[in-house]
Amino acid sequence: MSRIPISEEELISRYGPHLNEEPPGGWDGGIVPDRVVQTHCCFCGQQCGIKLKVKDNEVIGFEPWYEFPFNEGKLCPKGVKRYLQGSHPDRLMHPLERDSTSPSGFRQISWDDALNRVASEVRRIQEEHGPDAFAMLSGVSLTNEKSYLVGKFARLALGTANLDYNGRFCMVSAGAGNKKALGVDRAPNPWSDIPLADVVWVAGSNIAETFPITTSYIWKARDRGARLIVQDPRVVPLARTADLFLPVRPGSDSALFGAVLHQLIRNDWLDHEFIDNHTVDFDQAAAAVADMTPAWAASITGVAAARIEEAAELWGTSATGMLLHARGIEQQSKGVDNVLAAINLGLATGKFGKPGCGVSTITGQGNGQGGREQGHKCDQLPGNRDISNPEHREHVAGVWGCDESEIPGKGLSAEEIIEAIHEGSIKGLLSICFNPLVSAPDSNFTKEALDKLEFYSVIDFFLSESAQHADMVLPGSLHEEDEGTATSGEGRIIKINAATEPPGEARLDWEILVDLAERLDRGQYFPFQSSKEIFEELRLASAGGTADYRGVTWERVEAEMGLFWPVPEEGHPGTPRLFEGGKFYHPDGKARFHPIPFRESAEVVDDEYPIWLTTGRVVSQYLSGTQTRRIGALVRQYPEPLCEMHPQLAAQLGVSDGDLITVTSRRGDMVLPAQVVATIRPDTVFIPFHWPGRKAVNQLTNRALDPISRMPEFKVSAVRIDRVDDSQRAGESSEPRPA
Ligand SMILES: Nc1nc2c(c(=O)[nH]1)N[C@H]1C(S)=C(S)[C@@H](COP(=O)(O)OP(=O)(O)OC[C@H]3O[C@@H](n4cnc5c(=O)[nH]c(N)nc54)[C@H](O)[C@@H]3O)O[C@H]1N2
Ligand SMILES: Nc1nc2c(c(=O)[nH]1)N[C@H]1C(S)=C(S)[C@@H](COP(=O)(O)OP(=O)(O)OC[C@H]3O[C@@H](n4cnc5c(=O)[nH]c(N)nc54)[C@H](O)[C@@H]3O)O[C@H]1N2
Ligand code: SF4
Ligand SMILES: [Mo]
Repeated sequence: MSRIPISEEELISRYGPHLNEEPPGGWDGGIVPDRVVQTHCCFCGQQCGIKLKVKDNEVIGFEPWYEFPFNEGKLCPKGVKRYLQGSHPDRLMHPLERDSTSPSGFRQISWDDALNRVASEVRRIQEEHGPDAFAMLSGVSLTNEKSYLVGKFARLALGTANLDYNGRFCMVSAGAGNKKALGVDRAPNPWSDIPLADVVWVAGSNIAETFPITTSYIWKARDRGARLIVQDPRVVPLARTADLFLPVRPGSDSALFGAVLHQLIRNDWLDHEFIDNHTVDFDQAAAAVADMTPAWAASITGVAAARIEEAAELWGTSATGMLLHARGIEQQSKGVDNVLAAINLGLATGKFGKPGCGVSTITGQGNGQGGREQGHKCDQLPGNRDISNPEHREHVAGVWGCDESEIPGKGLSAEEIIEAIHEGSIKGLLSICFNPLVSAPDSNFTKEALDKLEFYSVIDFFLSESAQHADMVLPGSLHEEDEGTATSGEGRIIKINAATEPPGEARLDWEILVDLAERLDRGQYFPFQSSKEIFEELRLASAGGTADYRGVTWERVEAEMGLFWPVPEEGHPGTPRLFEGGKFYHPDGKARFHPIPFRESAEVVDDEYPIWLTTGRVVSQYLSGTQTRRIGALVRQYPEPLCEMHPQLAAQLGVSDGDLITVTSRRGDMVLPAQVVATIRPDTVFIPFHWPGRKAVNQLTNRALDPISRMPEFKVSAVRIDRVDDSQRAGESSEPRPA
C-alpha cells in the first residue's frame, strides 16, 4: 500500500494540532510504571492480549503479553498505538448540551442536569408519540456486560422495541446464515485449527490488513504444505502468496460458490456419509446448482472457468480445509445467500466438526462475537434468544423479574431506525458506541435523518461526527477504564481489565445507563453496583440459550486465559470446536443445506455509472476513525482516503497516480486522489471508509438491505469517475494533492 507523502503543516492544518504522538524515546522512556495491567486490545475481534503500563492514572506504554495463547505477544500497528488515545486533549470530560450561541455549539452542564434532561425528553417524546418513537443504537466495542445492560435498559427502562447495534453493519449476514444452516452463530473452530487445514480458502477478507494476527496461523498451515485460495476483487497482500487467486467481480460470489458445488457434485467429491447422517436438504441445494457450470460462473464472476474448477478440486479432494470469510461476501444485499452458499461447500464435503475443518466468518469488531449474543439486537434476547419466541421471553422475564408482557417485541434494525427517523416516526435517539454519520451507507441521507431528530443523545469519549449533531453528549469510558468480558472472534470469552479511571467528570458507560434508568423510575431493575454484578445476571439470562455462559466465571476466564462458549455449567471445560461428531444445533441435530440461485446486487453498472465501487479498510485506521484519526503514527501511515484503480481504467479515464478524481454514484460524490495499482480488477475501484464529511465514501454507498439480515450493501455500488481538470484543481487548494 503506497502512502501519500504529506507535510507536517498539511497534517496539522487538516487534523488540528492534537495528533497524539509519543515524545522522543517514548512516553514511558525511563519512567517506571506504577503497574502493568494484563488486558486485551480495544480494536478488532482478534482481541489480542496486551499488557498496559500505567503511571499516575495514565497508560504510558505497553508490553507484549507472550503467554496469551492467541497472539503470543504479537500485535498489529493499531494495537501498539492504542494507548495514545487515552491522554488525547479531545477526550470528553464533561456532559455537553447543545448551545447555538457558543462557538463550539455546546456548553458544559452538570451530570444531574444532563441526565434529568435526557429522562425528561424520553418521557416527553414517548408520551406524545408512543414508546417506540424513542430508539436506541448500540455498539460492540462494548463489553458483554455493557451489551447485556443496553439490551435490558432499552427494553425495561426506555420500554422501546427499537434497539439495534452497529454489528448490523458488520456480522449479521454471517450470523443469520450460521443460524439458518448450523443452528448457532459462532465461529465453528478455534484458530488453532487453521494450521491443521490442508487448504485455506479466504473469501472476501483482507486478512493481512484487517486481522493481521490471523496471518501467522495461515503461515503455520503453509509451513505444513497447506494450499491457499484467495477470492477478492483485489490482489490483497495475502493473495500475493496464494496458490490460487479468484479475482471475483463485486457481488458475484454466490455464482462462484454455486459453480464449485456443481463441480463437487459432478466429480463426486462429496462426503456421502456426512450428508446422509448429519444434514438435510442436500437435494434442493444440488438442484439449484444443476445449471451453474464453471463456464456460466465465469461469465458472471469474471474468473476463468479453469480456476473455478481448480478451486473445487482443491476443496473437494483435501482431507481437511477451512473456508474463512468476512465482510467482502457478507456486506451485500445478498450477504446471507453468500454465506449459505459457502456453508454448503463445507457441508457437502463433511468439513465441519473435525480438526482443521470449518466454514467460518471472521468476526470484525472488538466484541463482535460476544456483543451479538447478549441481547442488544432488535430481534434478540440474551443467550442469543429470539425475542419473538414465547418460551425465550418467559425465561428472560424470569431473570429480569418483570412480566413477560413488559418486554417489547421485535424492533427495527439499525438502518431501518435511521430510515424511520428520516421518515418521522422515530423522534428521539440515544446512541452509545456508534458513529452512523461515518459508518452508515448513504451519509447524506443519514445526516438529514440525524438533523430531524427532536432529541438526540450520545454516550462517547470523543465528540464523534455523529455526536456533533447531538443535543446532549454524555462523556463515557474508554476500554481501558472499565473491566468486564469480551468474546473474541474464536468464541473465546476473555477478561478485560481496567488500567485507569475515567478522567475529569467522565463516567463508566454502565454507570451512566444505571443512573438514567433510575431517573426513568425503573431503578428497581438495575440494582448493579459493579460490572461483575451485571455479568452474574448475564450468566443466568444466557443459561439454556445457544450462547450459554452459565458456567463462566471471571476468575476462570482469567486463570485459563479464555473459555470457549457454550459453558453450560461450572466446571464444564468449554467448547473450542463446535459440531464434533456431526452434531449441529437444530432440534434434530442436523445441518441444513440451502438452495442458492444467483441474483444480482441491488445496483449494477450501466452506461451512466459504469464502474463497480467497493469499500473497506486499511491497516492503520479503525472503523469510523474517531479513535485512530487522533493517533499521529497511524494517520501518517494512511492520512486520507485514496481511490484504488487499475492502470487500464486509469488510462481510459486519462488519470495518473495521485490525480484528483470525482467519484459519483446515484447518492452523492466525492473528490479524492487516485491510487493507480495493478492489484485490482480493471472494472472495479476500492475506497476505504474511515473518514468523515466530504472524505466519506459512504456518501456514495447504497442503502439497499439484505432481506433477511438487514445488512446494507456496503460492498457493491455503481459509480462514474471523472478526472478533476487542472482549472478546477487550482481552486481546490483545500484538497491538496499529494506532492
Ligand atoms: N485495520 C483495520 N482492521 C480491522 C478493522 C478496521 O477498521 N481496520 N475493522 C474490523 C472490523 S469491525 C471488521 S468488520 C473487519 C473487516 O475485515 P475484512 O472483511 O477483511 O475487511 P474489508 O476491507 O471490509 O473487506 C475485505 C475485502 O473484501 C473485498 N471485497 C469487496 N467486495 C467483494 C466481493 O463482492 N466479493 C469478495 N469476495 N470480496 C470483496 C475487498 O476488496 C476487501 O479486500 O476488520 C476488522 N479489522
Ligand atoms: N462503506 C463502508 N461502511 C462501513 C463498512 C464498510 O466496510 N464500508 N463497515 C461497517 C462495519 S463492519 C462496521 S463494524 C461499522 C462500524 O461503525 P461504527 O460502529 O459507527 O464505528 P466506530 O468507529 O466503532 O464508532 C463507534 C463510536 O463509539 C465510540 N466508542 C468506541 N468504544 C467505545 C466504548 O467502549 N464506549 C463508548 N461509550 N463509546 C465507544 C467511538 O469513539 C466511536 O465514536 O462500520 C460499517 N460501515
Ligand atoms: S489484530 Fe486486532 S486485536 Fe490484535 S492488535 Fe491488531 S487491532 Fe488489536
Ligand atoms: Mo465490522
